[in-house]
Amino acid sequence: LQLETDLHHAQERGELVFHYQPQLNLESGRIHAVEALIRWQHPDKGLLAPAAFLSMLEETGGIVSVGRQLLLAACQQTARWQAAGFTDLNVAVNLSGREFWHDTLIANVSDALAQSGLPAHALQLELTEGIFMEDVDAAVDRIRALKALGIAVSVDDFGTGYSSLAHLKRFPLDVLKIDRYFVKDLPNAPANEALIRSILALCKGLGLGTVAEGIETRAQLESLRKLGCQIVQGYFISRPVPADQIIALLGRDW
Ligand code: G
Ligand code: G
Ligand code: MN
Ligand code: NA
Repeated sequence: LQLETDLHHAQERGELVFHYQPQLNLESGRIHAVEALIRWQHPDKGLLAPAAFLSMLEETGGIVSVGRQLLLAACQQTARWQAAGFTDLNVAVNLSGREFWHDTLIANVSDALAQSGLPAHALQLELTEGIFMEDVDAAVDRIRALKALGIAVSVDDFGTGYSSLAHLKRFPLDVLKIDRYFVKDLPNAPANEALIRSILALCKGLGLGTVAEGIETRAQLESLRKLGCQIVQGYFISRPVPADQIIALLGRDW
């Protein structure tokens, strides 16, 4: 397969990059964080989304080395944004199961922080529930080890997978990301509003922050504001954009 051969060289050629999508804090009106999302700047096919190549990277195990390199790049980039005056900006990076369970995880994260100088608390790693469920006890240990570095850990796509509330209590998490499935029919979707209200109450009780994903319209944003959701992310605020377009978004009046 040609794409697979290309992917083999993509990393060394610097074609695998992060785009960044802002998360807006509705209370402060400031961009609270950016989520780093992998893209492949393919020489012939143009910009490719993860759906076109991420599973290939995972099957070959290439994701571990790509993820390590991109994590460092994201920490360095965020340190530069902080140095440019956006001192409170955080960055969220997604991890696949392969990366989370790899022996080098803690060393990779620790090296990225040391080499970039990014304060640990500014880094958040996003994990999905499916990853935890592979081995709950080992996952708890691993999340503890990550948190011992001073970073934050979030659960991504919450509500779509196993969603075991009992397990959720066991994991020392910082943030829960409400999947866009719950957002897409807002406003005028009483059942989804009830679900979001319950998730927000649950998070408050567990001491977790929340980010609602997939906000595509002003009406959805206003609906989430009314429900008490503090941080929102989605195309309505901005699509994921190349790093050089982020400063303009950070400086904007929201
Ligand atoms: O950017 P997009 O919405 O197309 O991303 C699709 C999926 O790819 C998301 O579920 C996201 O978690 C995953 N993804 C995006 N970037 C990365 C990355 O850098 N590493 C890993 N492991 N997954 C990523
Ligand atoms: O699984 P994860 O949440 O990491 O995936 C994020 C994915 O969601 C990215 O591929 C990103 O491009 C996509 N995304 C971000 N905002 C929106 C949105 O408002 N609507 C839709 N449909 N997708 C979004
Ligand atoms: Mn994510
Ligand atoms: Na998500």
